[in-house]
Amino acid sequence: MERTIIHVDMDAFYATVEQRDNPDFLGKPVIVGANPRHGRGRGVVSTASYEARKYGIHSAQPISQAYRLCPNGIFLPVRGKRYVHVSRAIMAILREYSPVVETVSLDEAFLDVTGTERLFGHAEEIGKQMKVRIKEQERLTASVGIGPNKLVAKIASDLKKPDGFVVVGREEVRQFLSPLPVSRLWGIGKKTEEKLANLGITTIGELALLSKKTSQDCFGKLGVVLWQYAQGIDDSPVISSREAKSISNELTFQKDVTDIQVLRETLLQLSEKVGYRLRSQNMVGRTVTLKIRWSDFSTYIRHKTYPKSIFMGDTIYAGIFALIENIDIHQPVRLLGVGVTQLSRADEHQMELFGIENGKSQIVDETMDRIKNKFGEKIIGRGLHQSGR
Ligand code: TTP
Ligand code: MG
Repeated sequence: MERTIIHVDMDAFYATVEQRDNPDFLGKPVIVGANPRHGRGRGVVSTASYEARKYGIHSAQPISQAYRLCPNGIFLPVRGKRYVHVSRAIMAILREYSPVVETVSLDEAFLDVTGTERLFGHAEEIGKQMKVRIKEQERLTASVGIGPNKLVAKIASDLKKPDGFVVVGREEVRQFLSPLPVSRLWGIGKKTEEKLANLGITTIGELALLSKKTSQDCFGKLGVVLWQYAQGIDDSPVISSREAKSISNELTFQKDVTDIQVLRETLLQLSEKVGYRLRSQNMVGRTVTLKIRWSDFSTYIRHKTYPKSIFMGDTIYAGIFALIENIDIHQPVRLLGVGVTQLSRADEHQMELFGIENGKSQIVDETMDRIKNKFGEKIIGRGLHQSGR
């Protein structure tokens, strides 16, 4: 079926919220991520305003490096609760335009507007209206991409940031994707990018010229997916976040892994991502799920149910950790997955705890300490990773 998908992504989200709340910061380099409790040297940049990006500052960069690049920048702590609040207001605006809104993170959502055209006018008009509403009501700018599927809509929204608006018609998909670097596609990390470069492939157009079989021979199952993406094919549905039954994240290793330390670190990262996505969607869960796919493709799934609702990456990881401890790693691991089920909406009390700086419960801290004691500071010392990706 022909679909029309809109992707919305707020511009420099945490930083623009700070600029809006403190007009003195408007037009200046604002860097969010400084942790006043830890002094200047520790932690990473959550995000930087577009003014700060001119200095080479970006998300996930050590904050110490950002200080060196822009000593006169405005360095601010993360105000998690504030962004959750603003995010809710933005998502409420989006829900006025379609019942099918999938929130991917605090500042990002997909809308399936197939069939709503008759009510609202064309998708293009909907996209424009949404931008205006967000600007007028929240005084923030969003970048919007429109396409026949999620992949194309997402790439489109990112292309003309900030304040971008890119519409890709059904007939224009190939032409649109062709000149873009392969790294724009989902599933292409640094390693795959390098492998493709060795084959002389740097653009999506070049990748699209590979036969499906060659792509599969080079990259296995991933090759088939990449081949489809390169053709602009993506059938994944927009799943209304209100109907989500589980929130999960999984990772297939480039090469099968036996090293327990690597497995634990990966599980920690996956747990943090799942925790972040839960919080972004104002959800809590009760059961954690560990999924392991072995090198022979057999799959192993184990669950652990908590007496209380959970939503922090550390707590999720504590459950996953207990599960993996009891598993005999008898063959190399191909894929790891972490999920949370038995979901419900977070209540106000739980929302209080979403405040990222001040919200760690005692249990979480104790768990972190136990893990740190057992495996050293490094495994968990990066702090709460706030990216949903
Ligand atoms: P993004 O949408 O990736 O980034 P952004 O909104 O700051 O900038 P833009 O979309 O214009 O490129 O992420 C949304 C928010 O998530 C971001 O404002 C801060 C947070 N975040 C982190 O805390 N750590 C990260 O590594 C990333 C990528 C984002
Ligand atoms: Mg954004």
